[in-house]
Amino acid sequence: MQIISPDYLSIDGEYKKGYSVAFDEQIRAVGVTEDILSLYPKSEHIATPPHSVLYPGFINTHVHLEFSGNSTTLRYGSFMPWLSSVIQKREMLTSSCTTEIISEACQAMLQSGITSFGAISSMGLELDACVATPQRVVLFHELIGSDPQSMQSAFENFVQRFEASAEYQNMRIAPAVAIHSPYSVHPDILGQAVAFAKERNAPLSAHFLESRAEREWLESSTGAFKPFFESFLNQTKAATTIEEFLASFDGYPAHFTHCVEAHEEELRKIALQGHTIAHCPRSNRLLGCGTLDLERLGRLNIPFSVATDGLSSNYSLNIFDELRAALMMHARHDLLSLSKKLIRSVTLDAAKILHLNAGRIASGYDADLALVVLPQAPEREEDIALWTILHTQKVTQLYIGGKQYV
Ligand code: MCF
Ligand code: FE
Repeated sequence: MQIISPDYLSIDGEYKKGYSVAFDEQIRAVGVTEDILSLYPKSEHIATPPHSVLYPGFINTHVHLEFSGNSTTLRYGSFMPWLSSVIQKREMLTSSCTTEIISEACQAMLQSGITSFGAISSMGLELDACVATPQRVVLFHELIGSDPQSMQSAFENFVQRFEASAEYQNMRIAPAVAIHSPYSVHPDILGQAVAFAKERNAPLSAHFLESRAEREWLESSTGAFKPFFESFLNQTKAATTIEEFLASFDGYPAHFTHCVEAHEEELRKIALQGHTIAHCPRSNRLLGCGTLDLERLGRLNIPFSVATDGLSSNYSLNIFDELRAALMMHARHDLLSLSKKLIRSVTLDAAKILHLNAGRIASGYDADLALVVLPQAPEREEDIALWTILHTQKVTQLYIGGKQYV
């Protein structure tokens, strides 16, 4: 048993002073330091630096590791040119993306305090790096296929990748299902994929309403997607509608990435069905997609997680870089309460989204812990979340399943 006694302990949105945590692979007890020390007198005591705050390990619900080789290859600024550059450079980017490059990306996340992540996998290239990394990985096997002729084989290939990774379940890897998007997945296999996720009780995600072009295409088969679909896929009409796509997820909660272009009615449906949203502020900015309306999400009580997306639409996988971007982007929100909400989004809410027994410092949860150090002792508890976001580049200590990795 180990005991850690930080200056502050983050418990369900509050910061407790004079508290300790006893843990082995799971958290066994949380409480006032004297009580915890007398409960486990023979345990090893972990020293912490001054002004330390202990958080549950941070969770990145949405990242594309297979694109970790990108820094300047893809075209940023607006969605369609970006998508065209992905189509054009995909083969080159993914074939040169080695296990070493992907492992570096996992390391960068680890250093920033990420103890679990959801990786969107289109080919299974990241499997070796995910087996080697200490983090918990929810591996979202991506399904793409809008062409009726080849979609059944795309589905079979997806099932194969899913089953292959299910064998690594005892190595902290959990298989999950990712639908690429409403414009790239035919409604017939979409139904099959949702049923498959439900049957396996696997986390389910989809990119949804990311750009104006996507919305226009789905609503009226017009706009910037039209020439793209005509030239690449010989397709003149959208295969599904926004409503039909969303209805396919009824009865099984899904994690929708982006939703920047979602209107009130779609968000109401998302709320009603218990779905959640991945918010990737830097990706949205870099692909010219605008800003998610977090106020509306709050009013409708839709849980969201802040996530990095991949290096295909970002310049770092550091979760604190992402939180800082979110803090600056949502300039109308009260700064201190937004800071707390953002931290909750990458701990408690993110853990629920990925079906993890983590994201909280409470007994019975996995001992995934991240220690950050503030620049000085806070005079007011209410500043701690903000200071954590502003001043953390790397965590000072990090535990996954009770083992120390930083
Ligand atoms: O989330 C961003 C932007 N939206 C859509 N897709 C991706 C993102 N980053 C990477 N992608 C991948 C996606 O998973 O790019 C491919 C898919 O494999 C685009 S479809 C040819
Ligand atoms: Fe994405």
